[in-house]
Amino acid sequence: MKEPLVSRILVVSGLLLATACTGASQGHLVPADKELSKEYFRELRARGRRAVYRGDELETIGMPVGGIAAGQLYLRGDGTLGLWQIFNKHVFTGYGRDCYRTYRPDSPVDSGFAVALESDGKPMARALDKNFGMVEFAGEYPVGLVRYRADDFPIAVEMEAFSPFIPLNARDSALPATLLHITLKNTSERTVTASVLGWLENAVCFHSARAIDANRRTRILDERGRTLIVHTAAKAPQPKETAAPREKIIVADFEGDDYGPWQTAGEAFGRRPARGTLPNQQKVSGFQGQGLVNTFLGGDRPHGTLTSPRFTINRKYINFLIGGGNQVDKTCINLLINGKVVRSAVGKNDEKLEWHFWSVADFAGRQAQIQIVDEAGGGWGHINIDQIELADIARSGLTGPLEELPDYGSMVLASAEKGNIAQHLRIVPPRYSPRRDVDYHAESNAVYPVDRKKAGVVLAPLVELEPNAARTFTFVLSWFFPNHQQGREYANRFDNAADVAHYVLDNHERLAGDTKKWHRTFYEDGTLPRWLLFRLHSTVCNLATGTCQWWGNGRFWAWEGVGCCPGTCTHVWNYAHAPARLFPELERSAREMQDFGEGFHTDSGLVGFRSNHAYAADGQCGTVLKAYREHQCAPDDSFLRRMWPRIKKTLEFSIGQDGNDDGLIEASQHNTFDINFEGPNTFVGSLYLAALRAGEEMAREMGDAEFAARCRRIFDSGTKLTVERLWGGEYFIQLVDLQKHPKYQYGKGCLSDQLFGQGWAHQLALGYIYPPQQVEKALGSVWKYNWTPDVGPYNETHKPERWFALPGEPGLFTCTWPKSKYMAQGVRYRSEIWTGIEYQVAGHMVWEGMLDEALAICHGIQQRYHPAEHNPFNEVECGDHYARAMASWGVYTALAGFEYHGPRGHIGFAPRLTPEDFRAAFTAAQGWGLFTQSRKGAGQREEIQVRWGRLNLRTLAFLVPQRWKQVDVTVRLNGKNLDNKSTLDAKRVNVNLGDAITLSTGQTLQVEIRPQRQKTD
Ligand SMILES: [Ca+2]
Ligand SMILES: [Ca+2]
Ligand SMILES: [Ca+2]
Repeated sequence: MKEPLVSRILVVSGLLLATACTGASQGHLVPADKELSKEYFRELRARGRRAVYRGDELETIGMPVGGIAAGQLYLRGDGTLGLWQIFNKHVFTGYGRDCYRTYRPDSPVDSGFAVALESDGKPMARALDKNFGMVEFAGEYPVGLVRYRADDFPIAVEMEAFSPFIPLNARDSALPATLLHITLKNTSERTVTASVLGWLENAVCFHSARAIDANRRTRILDERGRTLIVHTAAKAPQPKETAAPREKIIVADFEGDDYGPWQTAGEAFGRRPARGTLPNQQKVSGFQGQGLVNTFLGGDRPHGTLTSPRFTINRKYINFLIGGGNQVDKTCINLLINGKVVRSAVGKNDEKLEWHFWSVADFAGRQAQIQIVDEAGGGWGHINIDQIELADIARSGLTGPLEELPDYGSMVLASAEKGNIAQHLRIVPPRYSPRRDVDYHAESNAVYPVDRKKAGVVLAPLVELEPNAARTFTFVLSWFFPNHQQGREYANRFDNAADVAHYVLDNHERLAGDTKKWHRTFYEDGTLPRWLLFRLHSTVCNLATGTCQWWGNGRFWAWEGVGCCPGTCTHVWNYAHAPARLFPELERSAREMQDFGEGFHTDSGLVGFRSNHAYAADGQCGTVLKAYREHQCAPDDSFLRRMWPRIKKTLEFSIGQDGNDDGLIEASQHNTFDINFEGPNTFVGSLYLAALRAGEEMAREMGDAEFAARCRRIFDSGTKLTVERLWGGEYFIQLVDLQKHPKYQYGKGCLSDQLFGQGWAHQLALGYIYPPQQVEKALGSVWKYNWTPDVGPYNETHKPERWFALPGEPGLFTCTWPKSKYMAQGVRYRSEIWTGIEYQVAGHMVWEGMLDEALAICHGIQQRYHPAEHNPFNEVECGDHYARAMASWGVYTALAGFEYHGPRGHIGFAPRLTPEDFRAAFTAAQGWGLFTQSRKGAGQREEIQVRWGRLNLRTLAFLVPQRWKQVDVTVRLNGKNLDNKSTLDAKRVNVNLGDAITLSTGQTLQVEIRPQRQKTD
């Protein structure tokens, strides 16, 4: 049914503004009826089981299994390790279809595990990978799980892989290490002698290996009953030079009008060397003279090769300048001997050319050719080369000592038990590893040139397994690369990778036990649908990716997505609730050291939104909300006391933008859509009102009654005026003069984020900032007009700037115009789908009781990120593992109706799904556990069980059925009744214990709520 809409013209501040929602929604390409069946919604609510993926679905999976902010290591679907971005280099993967594509994460470092066994006295082995036989992935972040079995193999295997992950214990969750539990089970009818063998390539100096003169070293050590493969690197001993270096020989300087005797193929090289920067290219620098090879000829598209004539290698090195794309085999320079590539180098996705060298002493006297290759067409699909020379002295873009290179450090693979590989060398990897360029060995001390690929091999003890018997072997993979520009927090605690491995094994029981206890509490013991738990927790893995850093000085810092854009961006992190609830210490450090530290302008109260001088209206208001959340997630008020003067100033800056204390911000509002909104709107406006409420609460706690009253006054005015001026009949609109601001506005459009601040207000137990009926109506409109089961029809007409959902897939559009003409120059990213906004909206819907809609939106994300198409652990936006996606935790807290105020000792729950039988994990300031609510017979029973740490409590709140008019409340701890004062206010039972109590691990607080018999009258 279409709502009749009032057409009206408002005159505000002398400007003529058309504000009403006029026109019908006919032709709106989002269907109002989503055609989702009752069965579908029923299935969404079903508890269900752990997801298991097989076959082609394994290809896309890459679950982060390293520690928080310790780099990015993937467990791939088949149990092999991938990505390996642990060497302090940040790789931006692009956006839209560049990162939202179907692919298998690569594995540039060779490592793996195999089952080794003796059969009839013959050693044999089978690698744990997709060729094992039947392989299935059943991982749920943070615990990876892969199972293997095969009809022709007597052993079935289950492998768990994870880095310790213990909410509220950031340090033990931020270890540069992965634990592997490999369980072998004898499925045959005979006794089998078996073990597990592991190998790891030495990848120290991973990026710089070909530009430095160094050795790698591998030791295999038996220490403390464990066997460790320890990989490091060291400066190569300088040979005693007797002869002076010979004169260098220029192979090519590309100064001529043509390529001379060099042969071109394809289009990328043109007829002559380039003269510097080409049209539409970023500035090219670092070359010598006037000319160079530059294949950005008409852009990245052209391909081709440029091949030198043969020459004799008669010096120790070949030096050259290189810049451009960093695509291996595609934008590269190769050294060919007999037509075979023996050395290769790529650029660094930087137009600047830098020196690079190959050590070629091994090839002295041989005939060689150089070939420059451009076989790439997309972004950074070109190569820049200049000044190729034969010389006795190496030239390198890398300066300074080896020990200071970003990728210098150490790596370890440790078996928790000592084995004897020497006796079983016949089963080492060359027999089954796909890698042919790696040399496997078990030498106790091997030193070799840095550009050689060598892997160490370790074997756990051989054990006899009777039929049906099982045995678990434990391994630790650890790394230590401390030379991050800002240092790494983990380097404050460890000296090298062996140190890390020993720490993990010394504390194995606790670290693995607490991690699995969290997994069990969250997934197994909870009652929420398993698919939903999977989805909502999956994004937390972003903490364990290149997106996040934890610096040596204790500051948590993050990109928006891996490698782009910098500065823990306030407006993107406005959405992310997971880190604050799981590791509040990290978010407190971001507030204290960035927002109210380096990024804070003491003169004005401006919070630079990337720790800079720039204002973002949504980020500024969000900083106040985050500060209140961080206070609520703290054990006491010391954070608030320290930060309050700056929090107040931050809010005063926003009040200054409001200008006249009327609660509406009219000034230009830069925001997360990378544009500025002009005039009042409820996107920034709702954040502003919620921030005023948070400011009021904090001011009261700090005894600043005057400021509290001022916040309340502005808030009340803002609420009133918003309803008067911005309510469009079905949803909130923007008051904007489109004559003056024709671009990037939404006017009468339906913005999905129009109630962002209201969702935040619920997260912080701040209540309603707009009338509940309008909030509900507006959220209903967001569902009706912006969520579609198939983005195809809408996106065919209104193409998104970037594709994060493809035709056939469901999603929630950023903004649509159901009641007015589509604004072709409207708010940027208007026709895109962002998971962070979807979770934000879904979480808010849960608070309003719109469960079907919320579950459908989340399930839409689950469908898009099904491993048949996309890595379920990598929700992308501008780059991989986008921070905004961590908004998912807001859905989780909403489903429990969770409210918490650590310093006050207050906790509350109001389960939205199955309140008659509900269980969910919760996290507080210093402890976490399981909350249970059940309704049996006449009463309601609540249990708060602490499973880790401790929990201080003074007040509690729960919801009871509406029909209960008066209640009796009993509180019990350790078998004793506790005194309490309890009140019932509408459906809400407030329990006051008087003095605070402390629950420690293992303790359960029980609350029985019984309705009093109604007097009949
Ligand atoms: Ca030149
Ligand atoms: Ca190209
Ligand atoms: Ca104002």
